[in-house]
Amino acid sequence: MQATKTILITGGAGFIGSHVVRLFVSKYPNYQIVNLDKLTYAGNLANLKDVEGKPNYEFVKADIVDGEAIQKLFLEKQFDGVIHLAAESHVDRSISNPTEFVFTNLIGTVNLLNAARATWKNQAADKLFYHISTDEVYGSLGNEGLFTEQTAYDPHSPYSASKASSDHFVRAYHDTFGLPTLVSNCSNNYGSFQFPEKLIPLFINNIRNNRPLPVYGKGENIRDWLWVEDHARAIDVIFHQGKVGETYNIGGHNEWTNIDLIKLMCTIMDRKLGRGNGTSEQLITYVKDRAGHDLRYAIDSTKLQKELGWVPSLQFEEGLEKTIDWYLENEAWLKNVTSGDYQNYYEEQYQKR
Ligand code: NAD
Ligand code: TDX
Repeated sequence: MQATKTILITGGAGFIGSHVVRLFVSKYPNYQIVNLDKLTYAGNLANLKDVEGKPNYEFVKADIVDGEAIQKLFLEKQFDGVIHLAAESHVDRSISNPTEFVFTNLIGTVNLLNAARATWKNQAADKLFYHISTDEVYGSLGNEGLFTEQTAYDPHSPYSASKASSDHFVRAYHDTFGLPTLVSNCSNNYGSFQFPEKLIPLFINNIRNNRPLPVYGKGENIRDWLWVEDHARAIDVIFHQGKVGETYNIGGHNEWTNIDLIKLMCTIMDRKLGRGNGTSEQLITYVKDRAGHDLRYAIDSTKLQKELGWVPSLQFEEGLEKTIDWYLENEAWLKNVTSGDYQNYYEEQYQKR
């Protein structure tokens, strides 16, 4: 089949990126999907086993920090659209090593913007550079209110500061150079293929292996959780119907304190593992709080829902059950990503607290 569009997806071997690649490859057989990924500790081609070999899919191993390689690739492929997800994504790692986040999240994004600008020149009208970002750029909420697209940026962690900077650069390239851009800011994702450094897969893995569950501070921080496949669907809708130059917030209207979520996970896991009710909760261990820990995130996604008709498809309890089942059924995947360097990372994180 002759490709009607060539789309670059960066970070496609990561958690959210792999779901976006899978959705686009299967839904749009007439698009050529190019997945560019450096394959850091978080990038894993095993996340895309079912996509490999499809005629409209191609993988390119590259580092977005390497501006020359990126320019060359853009000239060679003449992309019609870019969906940019590649990033360093873990807040705790950004506290240990902020500079890495500046390189990938800021310089990497600017390299992609430069390459798009140089390739598209004055023919950018039907092209699109879509940047995937986070609700963390808005900072922290008190007990009331929601983040809207008008909320002023107020990032607190090196991760969110690097994402906020990259969002500003994307908008600046739109306003200054007329680059056709879009930005979306999403709340916490959960689901299959998430690296077990993030709360939900880490705790599933620890409960299964009877390891302590390190709850930061009092566990009172609040996050708004969205099923990753609903995020991927939102990205599809925004990419195809979003108004160029705009920003869309994506969220689940699904707020949980960490401790309530952890207790729910413990209850579900007790049932699934055939343990007595209350067994896994005994693993809960309160540890030193994360530095600069934002109290509450909550997204108002009215604009996306009203203007583009997207709504989340899955209730959280159902999604969490499905997610726990996936990790229990995919032990080999978990074992593979938690071997080697992971052990050092884990011991270091835990001992620091
Ligand atoms: P992830 O860490 O699972 O995956 C990131 C991917 O980017 C990996 O495959 C990695 O190999 C790749 N990568 C990292 N540095 C690279 C570089 N220099 N060059 C090329 N590739 C590189 O992240 P994720 O959770 O899937 O997040 C994807 C995007 O979505 C990020 O931009 C993140 O900020 C954003 N986001 C994430 C969440 C969430 O809850 N996970 C929520 C909102 C927004
Ligand atoms: O061991 C832990 N103990 C704990 O109490 C971990 C890993 C986390 N937590 C807390 C910190 C947060 O309040 O759980 C909450 C969720 O933590 P993470 O899974 O690390 O996610 P968060 O820091 O909220 O950021 C996530 O959502 C927004 C993603 O990692 C980002 O990439 C995304 O942009």
